[in-house]
Amino acid sequence: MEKTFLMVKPDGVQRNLIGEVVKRFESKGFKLAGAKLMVISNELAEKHYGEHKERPFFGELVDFITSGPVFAMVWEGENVIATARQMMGKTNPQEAAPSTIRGDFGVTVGKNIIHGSDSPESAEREISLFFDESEIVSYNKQDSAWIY
Ligand code: DAT
Ligand code: MG
Repeated sequence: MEKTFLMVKPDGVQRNLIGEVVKRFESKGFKLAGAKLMVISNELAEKHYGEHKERPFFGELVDFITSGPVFAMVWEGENVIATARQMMGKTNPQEAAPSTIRGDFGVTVGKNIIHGSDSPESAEREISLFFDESEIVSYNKQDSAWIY
């Protein structure tokens, strides 16, 4: 089954939105496969956001994502990568539709609550950047027969 990397950013943690974010993916029918509260090092932040290294906001982005704890997660389910991106909403919360996480809780692009992998390649890369194999849990859930 497909897996994606999702993360409640420091603003979401400070604003008490961990539960709200987890609730949305749980209620949708996705399965939590790993989760931890952690502070991202500068080195990990620069690797994670490597594709944005040349952008003018890169320094700010690294400072922000390392500024406090994040809640890192691995979620599993059919088409979870693309569906999670839809549930997050557009990068800029001012363009994100209502009922999306960024549309409901964000105001500015710099503090947009949540990160989610944007492709199978980035999901694989980000999961292995943030999680050791031993931290990914494989288990059966009884509700899957009522979802699939
Ligand atoms: P996403 O997080 O939707 O995948 P992205 O990969 O293009 O968006 O950018 C990563 C993060 O960088 C984004 O969540 C917020 C920040 N960011 C993007 N564009 C920005 C901009 N123009 N100014 C400031 N921060 C920006
Ligand atoms: Mg991105």
